Amino acid sequence: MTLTAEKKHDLLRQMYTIRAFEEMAEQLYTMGKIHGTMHLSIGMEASAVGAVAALQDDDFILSTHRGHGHCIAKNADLNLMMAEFMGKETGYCRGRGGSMHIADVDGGNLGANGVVGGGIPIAVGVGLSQKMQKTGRICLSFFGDGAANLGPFHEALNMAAIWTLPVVFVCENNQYAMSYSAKKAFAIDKISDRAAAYGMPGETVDGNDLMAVYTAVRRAVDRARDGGGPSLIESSTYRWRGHSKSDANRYRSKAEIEEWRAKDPIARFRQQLIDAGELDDQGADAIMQAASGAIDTAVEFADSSPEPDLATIEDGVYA
Ligand SMILES: Cc1ncc(C[n+]2csc(CCOP(=O)(O)OP(=O)(O)O)c2C)c(N)n1
Repeated sequence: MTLTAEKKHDLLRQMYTIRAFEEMAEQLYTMGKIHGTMHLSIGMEASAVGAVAALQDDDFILSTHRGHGHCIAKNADLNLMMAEFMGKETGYCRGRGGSMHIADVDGGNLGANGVVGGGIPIAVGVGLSQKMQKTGRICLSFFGDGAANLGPFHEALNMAAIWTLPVVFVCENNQYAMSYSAKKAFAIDKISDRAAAYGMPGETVDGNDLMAVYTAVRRAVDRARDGGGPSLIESSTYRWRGHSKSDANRYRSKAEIEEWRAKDPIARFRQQLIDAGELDDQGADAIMQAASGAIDTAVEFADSSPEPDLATIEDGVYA
């Protein structure tokens, strides 16, 4: 379960990349280069990167409307991702999907989903197909605290459990579903306690501690791969930004946001590596600069990519 220093450097790079990607996306949105809305996961980077680090490259993930971090953790091509954001023909979904609907099937990312909780039952189908085909692959399903209060969550967990499917459910509890606090939406302290109702292991971890997320998800992944069936991991974290670009952020205090900003998962992991003698400040700065350089390259690629041809507007429309 231990990770090499080299792998940890790569995980730090991924976290810096997610932060730089989303800060850039925010700027491009303000400049009018990205349309619609988008949901940023700034502050939640350890949850995405720690969880995906527990998978093998050929395992699958299903993501959510707040999925930029998941895509990058699954090693998405940043150029194609940025082009998708800007609605360009070269994007992952030819500019049709935008921020909320990126899929990279070859990379094992079976798709982000704008329907809250929509990916959870799909993960059961993926898990069933992997079990029937005996591929040994795992499907990891990301969803939010709000999604854990929807019917499909309960149905999916029950089916995954009775069929002993190789699925890991990762609930990213960022404390709010839009403006509604998880404290008010749940009569239990830990969402992971719900696992007991379906006969699977459940665990709540500090979602801002990359190694804690990795260790818990890795345990669940190993169990699933060994035929032990699904698990539910609650990754407790926080989004620094509003729910989406149209959120005035009036339902929580500045003090609360500041308290969580002080728990920055990137600074924390960086310091852990430095304290362990696995990296120094100079090396960490170089990793951060390489990450932001890759984002600049992605913007250049997307900027110089063509818009989709209007004549192709109905391509991919099936109903
Ligand atoms: C089925 C469904 N209901 C409502 C919405 C509107 N909606 C979009 S995001 C959101 C909140 C989701 O909260 P959560 O699952 O905690 O994820 P988070 O936004 O915190 O990442 C809602 C209600 C939707 N997209 N789909």
